[in-house]
Amino acid sequence: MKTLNKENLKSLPSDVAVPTYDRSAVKASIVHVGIGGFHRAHQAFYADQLLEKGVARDCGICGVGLLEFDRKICDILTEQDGLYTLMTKELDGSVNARVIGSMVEVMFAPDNKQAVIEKMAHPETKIISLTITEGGYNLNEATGEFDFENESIKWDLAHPEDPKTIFGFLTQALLLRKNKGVQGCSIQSCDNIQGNGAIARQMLCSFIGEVDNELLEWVNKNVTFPNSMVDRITPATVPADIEMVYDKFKIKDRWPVVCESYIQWVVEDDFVSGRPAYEEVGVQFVEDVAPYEKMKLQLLNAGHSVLGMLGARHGYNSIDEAASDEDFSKFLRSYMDAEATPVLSGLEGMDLGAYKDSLMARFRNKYIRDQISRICLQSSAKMPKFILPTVKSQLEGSGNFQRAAFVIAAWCKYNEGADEKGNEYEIEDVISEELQAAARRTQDDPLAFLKIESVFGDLVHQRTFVDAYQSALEALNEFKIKECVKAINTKNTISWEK
Ligand code: CS2
Repeated sequence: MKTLNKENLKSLPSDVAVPTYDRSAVKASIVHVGIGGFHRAHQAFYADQLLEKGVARDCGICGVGLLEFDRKICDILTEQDGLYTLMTKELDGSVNARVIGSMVEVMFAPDNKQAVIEKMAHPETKIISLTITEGGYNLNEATGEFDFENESIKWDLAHPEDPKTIFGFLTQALLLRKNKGVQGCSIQSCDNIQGNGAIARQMLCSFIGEVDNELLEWVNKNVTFPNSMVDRITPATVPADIEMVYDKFKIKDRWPVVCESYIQWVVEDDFVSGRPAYEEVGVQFVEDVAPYEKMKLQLLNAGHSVLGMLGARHGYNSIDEAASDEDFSKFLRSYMDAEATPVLSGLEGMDLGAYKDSLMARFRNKYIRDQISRICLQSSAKMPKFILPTVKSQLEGSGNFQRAAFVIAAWCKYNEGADEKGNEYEIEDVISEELQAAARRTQDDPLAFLKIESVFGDLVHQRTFVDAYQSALEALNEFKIKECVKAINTKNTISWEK
């Protein structure tokens, strides 16, 4: 049995692929913040492929954990010399294992603030990429602007040399680059947000504008924020995955990653100081990423949220269970076809039918066992990006949002903290208290949940949506979710007689 580290790399069992390139010669031109499963299954995988193919030697990654929460992953990856096993699962259940070698440095920011700032400002760093979650951009959905009321942001404004948030770190790093005459760099968001680069720019520039106008001018001239659409379903690692790596591949890896074999990255080619030749390993570079982002967010991510909320209420634990349930899958397909697809645009030439079929197959992959709990966490940041844009467009168009309204009502019920069989679960959300309190208040005020402005903006004033939402909530209060879904599937509407 081998502990995973650089010494043992050459003596691992032969059914596990390992980096054959010289890791000690790899330069890290990318500093990546947020080294959870998704980054390690996606960008780090692409960089590893480039290194393995010998296309580049400078596309190594310095992985940074920004939050106290990241201490464990940073400790483990440091102990394992940045190495981890990626287990890719096909639709037929076959598994490919590869040790990924592209993360050549690991840093835990809370204990090494200055070192992280200097690394980001280093002339060899060309790209600072981010997976900081949808909520990490500090956007207030009600105002569409940067949220200066956030306590950590207030701290960073008052203590610029001792940052806690990504905005404080980036500001210090860019200031150092400017003061030292180092060239600009690209800040590349890899989160599931429409116009993720543009949002990263808008949020960071709002913060910088508050502290240093000269720096803001420098950033406008020297930093680019390419937009991109990222895709690979990566469930949270569970103890059974660690055991599997141990039993099947005889590797002691404390934090492997499991993902599907499907992978996609569509990127806007706007890198001010150059970029790795990712196109050599299948990344698509396009002029306008927006249509791809919309398609993915409004169909895949929204699809996850639909199955997640319906499945959670019913008492399913994984997405494949919910997607294999005929009633739920019919509901989802109709949501995609009748509500989301009509408001997508700019996708001429794209076979959306085939894309939706492939999504349904991916959701049903029972070997992935993606957790419903993972999908439902932080929904206050996800719903405004995945479901509400469809509702907003439908409100301006033909008004087909019955199923979306039902999903929002199911989310309200989800915040009661137990499924309809009475099994309790945790609500993991930065505003969980507010969500739960509002869900409780619906007994007296049916619209209490919809009144959460930071999530729904002014949706509560949209009469037609409110009617659909209220019918959905009444139905969910009265009947089991399967009965409601069956009724919607046949009648195509939420309104029914009690
Ligand atoms: C999921 C995503 O977080 C979510 O709700 O929809 O993590 C999804 O699995 C990825 O975006 C797939 O590319």
